[in-house]
Amino acid sequence: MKKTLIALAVLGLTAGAVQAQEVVVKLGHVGPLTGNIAHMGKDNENGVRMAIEEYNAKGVTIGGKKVKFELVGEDDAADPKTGNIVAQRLVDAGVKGIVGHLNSGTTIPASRIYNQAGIPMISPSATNVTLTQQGFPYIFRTMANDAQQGSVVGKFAATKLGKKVAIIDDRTAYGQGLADEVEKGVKANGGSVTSREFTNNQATDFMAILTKIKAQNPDVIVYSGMDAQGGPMLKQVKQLGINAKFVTGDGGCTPEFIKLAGNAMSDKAYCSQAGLPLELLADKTFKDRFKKRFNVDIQNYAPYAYDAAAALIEGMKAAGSWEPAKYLPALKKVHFKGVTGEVAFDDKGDTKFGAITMYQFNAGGWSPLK
Ligand code: ABU
Repeated sequence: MKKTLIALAVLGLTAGAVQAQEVVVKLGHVGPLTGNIAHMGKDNENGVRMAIEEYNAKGVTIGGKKVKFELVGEDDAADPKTGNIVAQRLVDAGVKGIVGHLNSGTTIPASRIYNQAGIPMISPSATNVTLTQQGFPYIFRTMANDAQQGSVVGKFAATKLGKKVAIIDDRTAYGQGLADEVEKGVKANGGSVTSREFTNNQATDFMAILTKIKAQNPDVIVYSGMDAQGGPMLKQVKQLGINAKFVTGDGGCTPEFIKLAGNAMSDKAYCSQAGLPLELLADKTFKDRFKKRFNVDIQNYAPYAYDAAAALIEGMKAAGSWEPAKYLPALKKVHFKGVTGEVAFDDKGDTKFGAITMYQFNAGGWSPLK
């Protein structure tokens, strides 16, 4: 220690000056932190926070410089207009990469802003197919898309649950896009769609839609939207005495859905997720580490948010630079073992290793089906 201090004194440096050589690199996260799906936005943000904390704790050197990552968080309230405003704010704040947004309806318009600014954006949860079909080189995602998810859900509904399927969506980019893919999947597997109904992502009363659906006596109701509507909707399905099985997509595949649906939950409730069950993630300790750090259970996409942040950092490390234009080519080529499994992107920015899992309600929770 004494020798080190003498050496620093000889060089004319103080310990503080040495610390000052550490470069702070800002990473953005954006999602809904207020409103009826704030629990999901916080889930994603915590995934990013955990990645940053763990990389900082291990220590990262990029291009010979010690780097400390700093999280800059923004709330888009799941609203596309707010999404664009906070996207510009993140660009102006000088972030070097962004994880988000959560919703396809906010991510797709904001992706244009990031792409024009030349800042990589990786969504851990926006599944609408369009996101990565815009020809934007700076845009990526870490989970499977709704073409993959819709085809699995449609096939599952028509081949395992019953041929007559009613579909409801929330008219968001995600809800409507997934519903379209489910419809294709149902029809491709010999099923028929008895009706397409819609609501919105602030609704709480679904009685009129469900009464109409009840008269058609479907075997299955598929709800394509978020848990804030899906949970109460299933409650109202029970109240109306509808006998159909109920399937919701990844926006409803959460512990929160179960809480909201309450005593309407039964083995007739199913959900899909654009990812692997937590028990099958490459990092078997992630679930418990997350709970220990934040004292809450994972909702759904926190591990994919962790890996999105990790991909940005791994791209910077490989390029030896945190400057977006310099590390973008390396980000396109990353291939590493993340907490979810292998992480790499195809030429459009979609994950190369997407998985879809179907779950059934069982013993108080969503239980993966083989
Ligand atoms: N993928 C489910 C919820 C997020 C979205 O795509 O809007």
